[in-house]
Amino acid sequence: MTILARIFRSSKRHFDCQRSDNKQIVTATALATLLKEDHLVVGDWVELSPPPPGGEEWKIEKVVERTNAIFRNLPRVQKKSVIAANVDVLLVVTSAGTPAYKRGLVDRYLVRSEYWGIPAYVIFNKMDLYDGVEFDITFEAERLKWLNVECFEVSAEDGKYQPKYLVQGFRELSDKLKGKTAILVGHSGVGKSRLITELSEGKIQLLSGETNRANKGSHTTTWAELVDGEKFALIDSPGIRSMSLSDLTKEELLQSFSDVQEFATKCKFSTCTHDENNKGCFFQQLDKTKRENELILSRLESYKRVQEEVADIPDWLKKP
Ligand SMILES: Nc1nc2c(ncn2[C@@H]2O[C@H](COP(=O)(O)OP(=O)(O)OP(=O)(O)O)[C@@H](O)[C@H]2O)c(=O)[nH]1
Ligand SMILES: [Mg+2]
Ligand SMILES: [Zn+2]
Repeated sequence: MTILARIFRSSKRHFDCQRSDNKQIVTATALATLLKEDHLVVGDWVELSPPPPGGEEWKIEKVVERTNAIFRNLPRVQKKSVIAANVDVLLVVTSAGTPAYKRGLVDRYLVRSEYWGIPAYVIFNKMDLYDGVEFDITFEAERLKWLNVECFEVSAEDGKYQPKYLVQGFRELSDKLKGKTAILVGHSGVGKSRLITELSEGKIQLLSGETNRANKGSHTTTWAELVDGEKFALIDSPGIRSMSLSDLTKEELLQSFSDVQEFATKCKFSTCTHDENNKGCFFQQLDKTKRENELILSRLESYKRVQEEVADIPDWLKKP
């Protein structure tokens, strides 16, 4: 007889799994065949066989087929590294303090969200520090609305913080996550771990790093971990500096930028590269002082940035 469980933490050989029958955490090892290839990751559902009489070691017998997998692309070592599985929502966490808000990274995660088939929410965190100088949250929110992406204005340092610029805040976020598994992603220091503590109403204490220079990275998250928030399951993940998209084909990229693609049909030439000297380019003719046009151009800029990256797919990434 086996018991269904979910992997909460994983190391090379040992896995902390939560039994679905009694919610207890047990440590298990896995059959060697399961450790090959796409090794077991946080979020995987597994079937466990209990320890033999007198023993303590549970064994993972089988992995339930994943509904999806979150991965990082590691071009330098030519590998994809799976971080987590079976995720319902991608929480793209950004900061209104330090580190600075990076629109480019948000857009990259939105491309991934589309590619993985997992909806994304954008979280504007550290809003207690927002001064309106570094970026304009209202503009960013309009831009996200245009992309059909929900966003939330919060402060992980203060659960009572009320949104001032956006409609949705902490309470709405917490409601939306009910019954779901969410993974928090974003730069190091944006407050992913702190946000999990706050969302769990303090029941889960994760170590947070200091963002000041002297202590930089002292409690930075180094591996993905799933925590039981009772109402929702949350996966903390290590901060990343950039999100490589070099495994995408041009067609896949275009799917994520269908808005840009649609506007591009208005350019005079189908070969238009939308640069300043392109004659009859729809984008170049736009009145840049208009808010909506500013928005369109910001999408073009994002598109152009990632487009260069996906031009040549290396052999190791080509689909069979
Ligand atoms: N003022 C303020 N500080 C915050 C807020 N959220 C997090 N912090 C602080 O920012 C620092 C970094 O927070 P973490 O939760 O460790 O950030 P992280 O995203 O988990 O970072 P990595 O684990 O390195 O990826 C900590 O000192 C937090 O206390 C916030 O809303 N407002
Ligand atoms: Mg962390
Ligand atoms: Zn053009």
